[in-house]
Amino acid sequence: MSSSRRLFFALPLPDALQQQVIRWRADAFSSEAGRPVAAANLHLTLAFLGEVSAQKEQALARLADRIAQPGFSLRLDDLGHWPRPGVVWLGTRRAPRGLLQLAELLRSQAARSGCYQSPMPFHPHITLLRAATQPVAIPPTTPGWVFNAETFALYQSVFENGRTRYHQLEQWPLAPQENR
Ligand code: 2AM
Repeated sequence: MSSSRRLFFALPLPDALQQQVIRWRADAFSSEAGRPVAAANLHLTLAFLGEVSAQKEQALARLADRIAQPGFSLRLDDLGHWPRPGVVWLGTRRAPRGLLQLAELLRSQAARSGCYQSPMPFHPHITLLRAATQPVAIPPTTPGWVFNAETFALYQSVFENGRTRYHQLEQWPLAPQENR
């Protein structure tokens, strides 16, 4: 049996924000628009790692131990639909510098450790619906919640009993926010 696991680094959503998002989502999109992501699975990916050996996982986690980035706030005020992967997402019109720096750091550590990184620019987003391959009516505005990112985490993606679940393996604090 292979000991590799499918992993990614992401920002977890606080429980209260998860609940706000799913309540709003139920009204904002028709049930035909796509398959809603479970509340506990809502996250913002920072770096996708793919299938990673136990040894590489340890190396990446120990590199993450040394990250001393400040936390940051982002306003969730953008919505979009990517028909090809069939994703409807919630994002931000102005990604804070702290978010871009954290993602860049994790993505460059991943690349140096041999994890393929997409050449596509990083577009921070929280996937709301999957299998959204038909045109979707996107609401013109979002509630504009502010998401205070205070931690980042390593997740394993597990497919069991016909559904995908994300297990948080390890979590790291971000330093207190600057300019608050
Ligand atoms: P998505 O939400 O836009 O589908 C776990 O699968 C997380 O990693 C998801 O947030 C997913 O993004 C992202 N992901 C999956 N495959 C990826 C890939 N090949 N490149 C970049 N991100 C990926």
